[in-house]
Amino acid sequence: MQRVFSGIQPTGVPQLGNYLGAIRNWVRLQEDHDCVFCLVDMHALTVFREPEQLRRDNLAQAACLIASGIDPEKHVLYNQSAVSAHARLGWIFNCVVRLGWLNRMTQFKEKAGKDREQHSAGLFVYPALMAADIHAFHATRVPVGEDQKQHLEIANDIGAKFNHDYGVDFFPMIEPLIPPSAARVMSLRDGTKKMSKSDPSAQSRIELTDTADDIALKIRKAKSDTEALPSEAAGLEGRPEARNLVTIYAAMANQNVDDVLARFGGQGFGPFKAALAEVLVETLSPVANETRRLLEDRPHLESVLRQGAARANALAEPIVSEAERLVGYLR
Ligand code: AQP
Repeated sequence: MQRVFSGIQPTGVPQLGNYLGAIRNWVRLQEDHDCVFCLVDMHALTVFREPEQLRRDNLAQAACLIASGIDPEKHVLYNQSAVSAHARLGWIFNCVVRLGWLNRMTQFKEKAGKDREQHSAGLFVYPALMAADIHAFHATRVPVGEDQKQHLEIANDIGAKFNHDYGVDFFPMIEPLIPPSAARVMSLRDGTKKMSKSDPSAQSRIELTDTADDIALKIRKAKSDTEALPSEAAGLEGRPEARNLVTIYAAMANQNVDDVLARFGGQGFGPFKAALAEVLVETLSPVANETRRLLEDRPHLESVLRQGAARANALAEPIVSEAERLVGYLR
């Protein structure tokens, strides 16, 4: 069975983009893959977090994943910092990756903006740690949103350079698994910007713990435009907000964009937004209710993560120990 590695940052409550671009796909992959699900709290540290907030976000993230259908009994669910293999292989990869490669990463440019001198070194070398997360498990499949494709390319470059430098065939090639629909969900306030947990505006995203009322309000207030919806996909050209809302509807209803437009084309945003809110509430409300229930028992969630960390450690330790032997560490 192919091993899948999936990571998500505990930087807040998962949002709709995380759900459609990642989590929903992870749930399906459990059926025929051996899955490792990781709350990447070391990545979350690349931007300062209040310690108690980081702990809370880790637990909220774990609860959302379990509520969405991730099975911590059959697969591995844990937080990254509890397994030292990530940090150890991450350091080796910092020494393999080239600065020129990191300089080309668009996510760093987007996150750092103009004042890059003020950002942590961790944010810059994030792709090397992400490569280590995956290669520490010899995972060959990584389900990600389209925005993470460049990070997987660099993970393959790092693995290949390690193999070349040390004359081995140790790290396998990784294949991104990008969901065909709604690969990139955009902000509800700006259709050209991706939806993000850390966007300062809570109105820009649907969170997996939002109530039905929250969802309805956010969709009602979502940015749109003044024209009616077109009757075919070509008519969405140059209308980023309309495209985003239609794409979200299609993904949630498991339809393609043309089917959605065949039904709503020619109508204004009023009735369409009401239908969109309905389809979102139908799927997300049970997840939100179950998340709230799980969060009431913090010791249980902590114990699930501890057990997951022990299993993750057993998988990664032999691989990372071998990488350490290959580079010449004395033991
Ligand atoms: N808007 C999105 N559309 C599609 N997929 C998305 N993902 C995130 N946002 C979207 C996918 O979710 C997975 C986990 O992401 P992450 O939390 O590790 O990091 P991220 O991509 O940086 O997500 P956020 O919400 O934007 O977090 P912050 O605000 O902390 O930076 C990834 O597979 C990602 O593709």
